[in-house]
Amino acid sequence: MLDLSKDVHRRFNPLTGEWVLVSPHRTERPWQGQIEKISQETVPDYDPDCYLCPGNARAGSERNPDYAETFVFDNDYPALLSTNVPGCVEKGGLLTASAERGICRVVCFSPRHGETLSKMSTNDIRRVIDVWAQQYGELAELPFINSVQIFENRGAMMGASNPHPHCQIWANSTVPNELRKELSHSADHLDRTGGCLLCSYLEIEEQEGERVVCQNGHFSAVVPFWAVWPFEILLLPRHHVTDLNALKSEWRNALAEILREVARRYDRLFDAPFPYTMGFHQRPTDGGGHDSFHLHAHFYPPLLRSATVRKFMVGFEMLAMPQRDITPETAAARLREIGEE
Ligand code: H2U
Ligand code: ZN
Repeated sequence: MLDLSKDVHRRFNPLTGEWVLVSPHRTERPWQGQIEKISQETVPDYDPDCYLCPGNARAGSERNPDYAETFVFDNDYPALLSTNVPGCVEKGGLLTASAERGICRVVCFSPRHGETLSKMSTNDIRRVIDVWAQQYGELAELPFINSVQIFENRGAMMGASNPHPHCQIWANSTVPNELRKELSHSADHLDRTGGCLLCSYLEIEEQEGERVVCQNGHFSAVVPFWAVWPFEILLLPRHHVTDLNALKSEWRNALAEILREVARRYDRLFDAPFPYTMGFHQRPTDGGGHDSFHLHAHFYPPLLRSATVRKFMVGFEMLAMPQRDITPETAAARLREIGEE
């Protein structure tokens, strides 16, 4: 019998169709590699040099208003342009390119420079959720926008340019790779079983319990069975819903609570501000229905065993497949036991 807590094995991610190698025996290996610096500086409520603080200057000639809650603006350095003209290149069936249109925005969660999701009140987080939902709805209405990616890079280790609490929204005219993989695997699952992949998955996780980190009436946070990052979390609505804009008020409050709880557990894990990339996968806005798509958020944190040791996705992982040492079950138990307060 294969013992998932001891034996080397691989696990399948049914959302992406990819495998991850799990080597549980390897968790005690010594570390002589890079040690990250963590900033323990207290962040002030206002930074005169921050381009996201109220009233401050941004790139170019823009200046932020004196906003009191949330603030959304068009990214001054957008990766996607709404004005791009259509066109494509095709050579020998191998060199293929096509023009891409889109919109990039930045959302400030709070006027206070030193806030984080882990410190904000659930009321304040709820306001951010309303902005996300509104942005998704507004962008979905644009005929040339077919998917909306909301994501937060937290911490310098993840490339965040600024500690001011904010996220980005990139809205594309095509469906990007990760969402496309999930859509195609969810559709296959529906064809095969007649059910929603993530509804069925969550049912198993709630029965087994060992990978559940926390839950409330409407959301569950699990370290997925196929997690690649040591403390990766998949946040799922407990009933089928396709996007943030479709969440009723009570659900949005529950989402605010669990986002805060996940962020607080993360910060407590290594007693430091926990870096991560997090983001929502929502139903594409291409008019294709996609009623079977199940809204969710991924949290991908790069830390391994402490605030200063990060996991590098290099070597075998770049050339072959991702690999992890600590099992998802152990990671979930640690995040569960750490508590929130
Ligand atoms: P990140 O911290 O995740 O990099 O997000 C910050 C974004 O803010 C980044 O995409 C934009 C950058 O282009 N930005 C502006 O739009 N205006 C500025 O004045 C500076 C940064
Ligand atoms: Zn600021």
